[in-house]
Amino acid sequence: MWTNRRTEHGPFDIIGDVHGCFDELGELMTTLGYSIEGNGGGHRVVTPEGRKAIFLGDLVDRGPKIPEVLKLVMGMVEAGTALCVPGNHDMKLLQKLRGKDVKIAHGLADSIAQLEVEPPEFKSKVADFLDGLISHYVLDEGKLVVAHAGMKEEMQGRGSGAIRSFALFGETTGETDEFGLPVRYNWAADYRGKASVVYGHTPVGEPQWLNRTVNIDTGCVFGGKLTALRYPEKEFVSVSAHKTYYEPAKPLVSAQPTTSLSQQHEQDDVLDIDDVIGKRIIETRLHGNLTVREENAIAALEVMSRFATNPKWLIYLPPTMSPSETTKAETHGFEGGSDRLPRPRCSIAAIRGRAGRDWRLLYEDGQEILQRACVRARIPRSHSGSRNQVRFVGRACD
Ligand SMILES: [Mn+2]
Repeated sequence: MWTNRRTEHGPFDIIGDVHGCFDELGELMTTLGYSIEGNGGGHRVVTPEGRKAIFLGDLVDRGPKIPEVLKLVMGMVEAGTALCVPGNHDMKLLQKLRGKDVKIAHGLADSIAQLEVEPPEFKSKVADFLDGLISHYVLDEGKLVVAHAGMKEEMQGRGSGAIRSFALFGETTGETDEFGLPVRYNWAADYRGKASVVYGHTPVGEPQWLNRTVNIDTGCVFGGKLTALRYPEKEFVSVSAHKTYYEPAKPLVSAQPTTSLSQQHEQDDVLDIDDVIGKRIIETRLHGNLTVREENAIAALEVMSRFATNPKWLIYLPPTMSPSETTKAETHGFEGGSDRLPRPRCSIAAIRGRAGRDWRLLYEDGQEILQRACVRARIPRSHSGSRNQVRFVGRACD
């Protein structure tokens, strides 16, 4: 398959939607250690030792220096120092360059106007370049996937019209939001794949990992930032936009109430039933694959839902530990109806130890009780000043 670049291990500098922001791109690449010489006719880019750039598409439209960006990226791809996947804007421009009748909207007019003054040979070179772009790449032994709008696990490394369409546009739910924009299906929330998927397409205020996926389009052309992800370092490097080149249809940072929790933490607070029911095969480091039969999973879930934390955070449950008796209380909330909950209630206090993974269960009066389970937990940033005091009040003991 054309998408297969498993033998390329990087290191990579993966760059989000550029949209003609050449000056910011130059700045970002300089920060990343690239040096760019010359302009106009061509750029000579010297890459830092062994590294390779990956462009996530949407090089064109809306921004001020679209031909410059194309020249730089095309030159690097030709020289073998960069890979590039196509974005929906690039494909729309390609259709236009091929003489198709396309609607001139969403900044395409900027690309047309700026390419107008370029020689015809350049325009046909651009068209050939865009035509040759592969929907997505699977890199580093399958550990890294890059695509403009993302890539579901079952589509990775394969090719079809549907896969190409997902790579360019993602999926929409068929609804539109209050800004008249299509509501996008949040594939990343359902992603359970092993490969890290790095993508762009929908501008976000800050890049955030969610289930091994990350959107690094931080809306430079809309006055945000141009962001790169260094891989395998998984380090974000951004430069601010010099100005707002194009007014966004909706504000960059969503108007939803902001919490101190990361996207991942927020999602992890809710258990997805599909992750725990049915026959499960769990890969373990020490015991190979373990199969959990469906009936056992149901029984375990029943117990866990009453007495434990999200199973996702349980890394070890001692086999001799029997669950405490089921409460007769009709309400299962922590507070309401608590008279009939098993007592005394306790909290789990975090004791920092080996790799932060030592946990002990403490009664609220501080008395230590049997260690019942090891849990792995993320400490919310807001608590970082008092890590040892973070407590998860539960009713796991009696
Ligand atoms: Mn896009």
